Amino acid sequence: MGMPGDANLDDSCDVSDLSLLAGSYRQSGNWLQGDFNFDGNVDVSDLSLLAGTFRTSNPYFAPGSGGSPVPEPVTLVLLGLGGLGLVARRRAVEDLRELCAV
Ligand SMILES: [Ca+2]
Ligand SMILES: [Ca+2]
Repeated sequence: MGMPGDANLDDSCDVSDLSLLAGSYRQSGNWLQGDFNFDGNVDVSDLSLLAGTFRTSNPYFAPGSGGSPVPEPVTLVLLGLGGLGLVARRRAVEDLRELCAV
């Protein structure tokens, strides 16, 4: 599998992956739906894994990458989730906020 957070396997973790996770949030799923820890459910644990790699690329496979991923603040994840707008996605935002508050 790809790096944690890369649901669509394009070797980067971005809002597309976040959207896939949000679409299956608090439901059963697989990697392509955001289950990055392989427990069969898409939940806050998977969201945490995505947050850890958000806005980074796989340094081994991303074309043109210098081998150093560029981490972005978790607030960008919050902004991305906030823009998606559906109820399940709001739950993801709430959980991510709780996660970041710890
Ligand atoms: Ca991706
Ligand atoms: Ca999971």
